[in-house]
Amino acid sequence: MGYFNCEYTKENGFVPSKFHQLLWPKEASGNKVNGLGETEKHRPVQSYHKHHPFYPFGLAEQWFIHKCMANFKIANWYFKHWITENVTRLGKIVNERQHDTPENWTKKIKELALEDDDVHVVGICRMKEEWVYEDREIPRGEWVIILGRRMEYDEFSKNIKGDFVSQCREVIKSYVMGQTTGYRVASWIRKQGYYSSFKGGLSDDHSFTVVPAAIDAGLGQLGKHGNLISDVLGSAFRLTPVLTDMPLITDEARDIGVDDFCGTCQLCARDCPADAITHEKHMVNGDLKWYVDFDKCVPAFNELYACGICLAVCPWSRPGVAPSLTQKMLRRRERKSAETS
Ligand code: B12
Ligand code: SF4
Ligand code: SF4
Repeated sequence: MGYFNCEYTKENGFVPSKFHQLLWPKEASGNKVNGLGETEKHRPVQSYHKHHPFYPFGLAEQWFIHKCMANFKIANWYFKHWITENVTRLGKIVNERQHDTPENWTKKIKELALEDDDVHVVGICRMKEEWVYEDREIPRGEWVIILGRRMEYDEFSKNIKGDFVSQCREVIKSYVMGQTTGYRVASWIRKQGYYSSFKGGLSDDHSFTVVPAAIDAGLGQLGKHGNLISDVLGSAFRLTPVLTDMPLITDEARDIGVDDFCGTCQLCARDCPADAITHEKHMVNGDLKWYVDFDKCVPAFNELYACGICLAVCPWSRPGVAPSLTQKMLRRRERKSAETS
């Protein structure tokens, strides 16, 4: 381990650099902030990605951002993101409101979102207060349109061989692509005379935690690695939300057999450099769910360019696997319940 370089080998695991250890708060725990062990549900507290140094993990986050910025391959896409965010305007909400049925609006929005192939799945749910960070206002817009963008597996999974920079570039690129579609969808809604908002992608300043919304929007289920697994895209994809008051038809949460599969699979836990993934569900902020240890994961995330090993090694991520794996899991479940009855 060096002063500025962490140490990571598959055999010996991950040790943060001395510099990162210096920046890491001695007293604070992200697991506490997230409500690990708490049975009473409350609105979440934003534990990370505040994009300023003045919170317990702020200095460590700045180290992560500056490391990425210093790498041309990644900074390139950061710059594109910044330009898009600062140049693109959503436009005014036109005064004369168009009228159509919620079914037709939903159909049009889904077609529009998928049109350019920059995002690959779309789901819709109703906004819930319980997702909004406790220090944020409840955002306007009753409906949340969640866009999912597949990250190119060949690029993303280079992290398995130690190339974390290519993985990170794919992450930022996916944010830019989701962002482009987000602006397009939100602008179109405004032209129909309805409110819409879109906060960009990479800034992650969504004011709410997106994964439970995506679950409600029928996009997938939480895996042992703490992220969503989709029956279409597997694990390696990014989410981008657009809010609106245009009346829409919501999708429904779906069981695609993830829990059964994660119950026996061990790959993400085995390969996580920081040993942050456990084989049991935990009580976190009133929900019993798979949970990733924040205090172990974040240092590795910071130093390994957003890491992402857990998504890359997940069998659902391999191209083409998710749809057939879902069918297999659901068939197996049907067989079992037929046997027991
Ligand atoms: C902060 C954050 C992080 C932090 C801390 C995460 C944490 N758990 O605290 C760090 C830096 C570690 C991180 C790492 C990664 N992240 Co991140 N992260 C976020 C962010 C900005 C906020 C999440 C949050 O609010 N956490 C605080 C609390 C709520 O955490 P928690 O209790 O552990 O809840 C987690 C899940 O259980 C779920 N969740 C929350 N509430 C509920 C309620 C129920 C009922 C259920 C079932 C689940 C659930 O959401 C949380 C996701 O971490 C979101 C974007 C967003 N605005 O939501 C992206 C996001 C979750 N990250 C994402 C990804 C992909 C990653 C990485 C793989 C990085 C990469 N290379 O791509 C790693 C994976 C680490 C891991 N195994 O979880 C994606 C997930 C996409 C997906 N397929 O699900 C998101 C949605 C970003 C995006 N726009 O696409 N991330
Ligand atoms: S991103 Fe995933 S693999 Fe990497 S340290 Fe965090 S939980 Fe482990
Ligand atoms: S790697 Fe295995 S255990 Fe981990 S999330 Fe994917 S399927 Fe579940």
